[in-house]
Parts: sequence; structure tokens; C-alpha cells
Amino acid sequence: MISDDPQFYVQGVLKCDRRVLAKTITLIESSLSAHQDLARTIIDLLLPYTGKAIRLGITGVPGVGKSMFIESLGTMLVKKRHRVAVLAVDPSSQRSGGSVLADKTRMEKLSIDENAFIRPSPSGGTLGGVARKTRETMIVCEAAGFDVIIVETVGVGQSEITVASMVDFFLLLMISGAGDELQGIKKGVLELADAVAVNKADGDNVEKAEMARKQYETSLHFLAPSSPNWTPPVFTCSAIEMTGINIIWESVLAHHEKTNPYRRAPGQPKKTGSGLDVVPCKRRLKRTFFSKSRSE
Ligand SMILES: Nc1nc2c(ncn2[C@@H]2O[C@H](COP(=O)(O)OP(=O)(O)OP(=O)(O)O)[C@@H](O)[C@H]2O)c(=O)[nH]1
Ligand SMILES: [Mg+2]
Repeated sequence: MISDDPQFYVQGVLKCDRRVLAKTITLIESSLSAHQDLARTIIDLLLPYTGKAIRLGITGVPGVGKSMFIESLGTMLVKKRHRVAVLAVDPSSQRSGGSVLADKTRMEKLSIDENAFIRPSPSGGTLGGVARKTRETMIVCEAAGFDVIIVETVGVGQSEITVASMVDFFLLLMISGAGDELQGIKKGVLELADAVAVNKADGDNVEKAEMARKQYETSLHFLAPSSPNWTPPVFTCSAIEMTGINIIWESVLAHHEKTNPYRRAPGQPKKTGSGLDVVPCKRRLKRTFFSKSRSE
């Protein structure tokens, strides 16, 4: 049963009632115009409760280990008392039902953690449509109190650029032993990255991963940095062995400090007397958000 009372959803989301949270996202993903109108009203009412989360985008070619990396990072973060929401952007996918389960099994620990929430890609649709749904779903998750939102995107074409524009930090995962062409990574994507991590640095692969790390460091040196006060670092990590994950998270936090000096660390209480005019800022954000949604 779909209720048509926006307050039913708003109050449920604010209490982080998972059933209501899932229903709200279903409304956002619905193509019925009545559902979309209701979703828009709900988002409008939830917007004042957002702005506290760190949004992290993760990209890389299929099989590079994005889901496994998110499983490792996510379980580490919930141990640090963060609340983690994981969303996926894959406009090429028609997945629903069964493959939801497939994605969840790759995040076995995270999917059963009460401080985590995993939502697979909305099935089908254009990239613009999927991006709008993802942007709105991020807002709902933030309002529900998730302070780290991780978006997994498949490394094909335009979707990285779209996701990079929606997140605070964009991490590119690579593997060693495959040339850039093989990994389908264009120079443009490397330019968008706030950090690069060579995954699967385990077993016999440790040395090769370190060599690849150095190569990417050199390549990045010749590119214009994404921000004047941030040089993208290059790491090695193993999602399976959970090594190198913490240092990447520290880099996310360092980037957050440097590029958002007025923002709080995720989940931290509001500082009082900061002198910042929050309300006009939110209004501006809201305007930008809706003008973007409409143009898609
Ligand atoms: N050795 C090793 N294997 C890994 C590591 N991370 C992932 N894998 C393996 O790589 C394969 C793909 O991992 P996924 O996490 O599903 O990769 P993905 O990038 O999410 O793939 P798509 O969602 O299909 O794009 C799986 O068989 C994993 O077990 C790692 O750190 N080391
Ligand atoms: Mg995956």
C-alpha cells in the first residue's frame, strides 16, 4: 500500500524506519507522475535535514573489486560508529530482484549490519534519470541519518562524470597488470579522481601493484589537479585482506577538511556560533538541485 501523505514518509525517514525508507526510494524510482510529485514534496521536506554526510563515489572497470572494497570500507566505518548507505549507479543495467541479492552477497557483512543500508541501482532508464534518482535517494539517506554515503558506479562512459559531480570525493579503483586501455579508463576519468587505489595488492600481486601505483602517480603528476589545494594520492590496497583501506579513508577526511573548511566531519554535531548563514545556503542548494533535476 502506497500512502499519499508526505508526512508518513518524512516522519518514517527521519526515524530511519527501514520499511518507510525503502518505500520512499521506491516512490523516487517510480515512473508514475503522481508518485514523482509526492516524492518531490517529500524531498522538499527532508532537505533541511541534510548536509551532514560525506558522499564518496567509487568507480573502476567491472571486476576491479568495487563491491568488495565497499564491503571492507563499510564494515570498517560501522565499527568506527558511522552509519553507511551504499547506492549503485549503473544505467546499462536492467537488474532488479535477483541481482539485488547478488550484489548484496558481495557485501555479506555490510548488508546485515544494522548501521548500513544497501540499495542497488534503479533498473533501466537513461543516465540522467538514474542520476536524478540517485541524487534524490542520497538526500533521503542523509535525512535518515546515514553520515557516509557511498555510490558505486560502473566504469563506463559518462556515468563517472555524472557521479563525480554528485559526490564530495571520487575514488578510482584500478588493478595492476592491465594497461589503461584494457581498464577502459580515459584520461578524463583520471582527471576527475580525488584519489586512485590499485586494488588486489595481495598474494603474488603485491609488487606489481606497487609498480602500477608508481606509474599512476607519475601519470597524475602531469594532469591538472581537480582542486588547487589537493594533489590526488595513489594507494595500493587489498579489499579481500582489508589492507590499505584505513589510509584511504583518512585521505577522504583530509580532503574534506581541505576543500570544505566550514563543513563538519561526518556525523559531528553542529558547531554553534559559526556565523554561517545556513538557511540561504540551503535555499541555494535546493534551487540548484531542482534546476538540475528538471534539466535531465
Ligand atoms: N585477490 C583479490 N581479489 C579481489 C579483491 N577485491 C575483489 N576481488 C575479486 O574480484 C572479483 C570482482 O570483485 P567485485 O567486488 O565484485 O568487483 P566490482 O568492481 O564490484 O564488479 P562489478 O560490480 O561487476 O563492476 C571477485 O571475484 C572478488 O573476489 C582483492 O582485494 N584481492
Ligand atoms: Mg560491484
